[in-house]
Amino acid sequence: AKRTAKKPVANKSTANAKITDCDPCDTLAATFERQFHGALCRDEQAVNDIYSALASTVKSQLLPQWRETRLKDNQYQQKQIAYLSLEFLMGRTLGNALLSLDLTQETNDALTDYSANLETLQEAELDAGLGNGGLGRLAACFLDSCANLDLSVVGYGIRYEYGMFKQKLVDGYQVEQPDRWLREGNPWEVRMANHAITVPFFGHTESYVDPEGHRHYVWVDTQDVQAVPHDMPVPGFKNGRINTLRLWKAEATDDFDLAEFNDGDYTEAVARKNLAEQITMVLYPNDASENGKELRLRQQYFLSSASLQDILQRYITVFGQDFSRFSELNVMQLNDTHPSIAVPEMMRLLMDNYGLAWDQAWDITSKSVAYTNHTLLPEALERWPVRMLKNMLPRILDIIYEINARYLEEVAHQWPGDNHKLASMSIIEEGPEPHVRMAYLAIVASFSVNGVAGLHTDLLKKGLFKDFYQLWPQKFNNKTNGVTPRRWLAHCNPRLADLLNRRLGEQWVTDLTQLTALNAFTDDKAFMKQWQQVKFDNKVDLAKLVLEECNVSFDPAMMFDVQVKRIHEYKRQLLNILHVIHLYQRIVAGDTEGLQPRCVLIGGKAAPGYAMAKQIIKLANNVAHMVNSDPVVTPYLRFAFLPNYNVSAMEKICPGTDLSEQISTAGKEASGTGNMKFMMNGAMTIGTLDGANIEMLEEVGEENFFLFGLNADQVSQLKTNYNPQQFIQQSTALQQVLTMLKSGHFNLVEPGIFDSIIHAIEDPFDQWMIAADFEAYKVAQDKVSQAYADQQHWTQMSIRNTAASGRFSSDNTISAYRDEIWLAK
Ligand code: B1N
Repeated sequence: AKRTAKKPVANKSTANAKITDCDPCDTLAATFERQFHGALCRDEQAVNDIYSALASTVKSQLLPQWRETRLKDNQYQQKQIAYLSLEFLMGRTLGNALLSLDLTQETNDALTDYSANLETLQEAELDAGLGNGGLGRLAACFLDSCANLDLSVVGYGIRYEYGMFKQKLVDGYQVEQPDRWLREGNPWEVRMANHAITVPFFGHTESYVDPEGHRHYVWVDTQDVQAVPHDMPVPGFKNGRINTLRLWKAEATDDFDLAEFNDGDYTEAVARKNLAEQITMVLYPNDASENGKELRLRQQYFLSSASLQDILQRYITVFGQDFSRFSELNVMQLNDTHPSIAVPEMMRLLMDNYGLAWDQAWDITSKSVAYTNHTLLPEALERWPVRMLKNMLPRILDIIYEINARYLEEVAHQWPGDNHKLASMSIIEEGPEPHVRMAYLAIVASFSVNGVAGLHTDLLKKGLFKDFYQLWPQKFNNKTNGVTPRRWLAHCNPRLADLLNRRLGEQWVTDLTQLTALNAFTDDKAFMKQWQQVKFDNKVDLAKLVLEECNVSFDPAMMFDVQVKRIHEYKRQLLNILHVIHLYQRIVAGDTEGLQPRCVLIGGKAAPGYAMAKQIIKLANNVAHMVNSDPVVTPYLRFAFLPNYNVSAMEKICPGTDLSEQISTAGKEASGTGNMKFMMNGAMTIGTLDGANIEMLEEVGEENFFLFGLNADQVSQLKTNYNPQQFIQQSTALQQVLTMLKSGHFNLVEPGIFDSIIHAIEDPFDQWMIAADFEAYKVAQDKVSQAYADQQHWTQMSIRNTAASGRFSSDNTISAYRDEIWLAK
């Protein structure tokens, strides 16, 4: 909704004494007025313009602290951490910046004479959607916690012109639209053209022998691309530190253009410019599955090379080319294997650019690189064709071969005469089309390999990386994920934050374990009433969103049952939909005894090439249509699919949720992080023994968690002779649901469209075991209904969930990275 601003009135009385190294009359209000009038020269303006002026104002307020942090860190007073990631799902910046810099009140004051309030302005900001899902959002939460813990950490990523696509629904089907998030400029970024870096591609390797008989290698005839840093601020919570997220933009090099121009090939030169700039054009929209495209490898090398060169240059500024202290003062943490090409790149830079011998270079590299694994799913394990590397990164391939040859000697020593081990553990996967196994490359070169939840790390050690665990047990460790309580409680749930502040003080924001004190209030009637009121008001807000986005009316008096996450078969949105159909059948049949009225919400994006995931979205929409248009049903059940689920949507969803659905097939969800956001905001969880659910259950106790289903061992046991029919025969409810699905009840005018889904459930090769877990899920959902009927008890359980969520603050996770991997501070 566009609003116009009234003529603003200058207010010089709100002088900000905190910004001492600025012109003293640069109050937030004064700067804002100047930005709005002077810079934009408009009086009557839309919300977007007021937002831009406000964002520029807040940025200018944080510049002095940002510069100070950088100057201090450039002196290398503490260990320098680089977090390398192809994804940073930052969401919006304004609200979080105001919270961290403690400027919310001052901003509200400055806005009194404008027609748009702060909330409206925050809504005008586009999400920085530079990630797919959990992995990218984890990187964003980690940066927040690093700044909060006063750690010197730089996030290195890619400044995609197009972030995660926008999801629209047309006839219930997902349609993707490009996300040009930089359309109106990005007021938060600072372009650092003077720190640009050159990244080589293609060409070939030559070698020569120096007078002392040492062989040297040079990578020549390369096609170079410029990497230009665009820095985003990452403010710590009221602690004066402002870290940096450095996002690289690809640009054509000037001399490259010139050379072509001199050849008289002007148009070719311009076309090549496009080729270079394509590298940072778009985020690959696949979550937990591979992106085996050449352009993706170019992105990975571009990020890795630019970041490492940047890190080395900063080191050299202080220590010169004496690299003896490098590994003691630096860690590069790899967010999955996506930036693992950094391993051979580090070797190349140290050897070819700085003249180190192999052993020295390897010592430094292998003592400064650490690797985090985020998935066991085979389809997400990266492998790059040798042929592709040979063409694009010839020098890098040489180095990978050499790393492999030396490492395989160690394997041969550990397992003498075992050729099978050599082949199965080799970084190179042989075959008609040989591939480089990026996870193996990362493990071989890293001093630390971690999984993201207890079960996940155990499965890595027992399964996927078993041989490596045997070879180097000391490398392996667990770091259970976490989420930042600033964004995921203080910012997104101001009502609950207020209540907590009044009862516990404000310390919980930086020490979430203090929430355990809430357990003392589970019999405090007045407190419980306030707790219920907060949840109710948040549900009113969420209902508004659902009405606007889905045109479905959610009643805050009903239970809000929510599953939001990427659409993937292993996450089993289908199981949830089947249960909705079951409830629908019960209601239509008049069997409403003991049923709790509920509103079910599902949201999430499907990878554009993932046909089954897209069918699941269509099924959800068709079922929703039948449910919501039957007046017999709606008093008991309403169902909506929320389009374009993203970070900002979650900020409204998790505060208003009663029941959180975490129902993946056990052993498949590495950790999950949405589960933690819901728990913090007082939702109950219905979930399987998977990922971090297990640790959540451990913290809150079984009596405050709706557990169901096969565990990971049972799933892998059953896999060998799974017979879905056996489970279908044992569940009348599932039989009825399948019968109705097959009858075409939900697709009368679209015959056959759900056949593939029905087949998948009845397929003995259904890895996700929907049929096997259905009955247990239904029983658990019945218990949820019973429990919700006792509002008093439900409220106690809700409080206990928030109280037990302290362990899942990313501050806690990052403290463990700091103490056990980075050995910093
Ligand atoms: O990483 C999250 C975990 O909480 C989730 O359980 C896990 O599924 C997620 C290739 C991935 N694993 N792998 C990816 C993303 C993009 C891509 O191109 C793989 N995402 C996860 C944080 O640990």
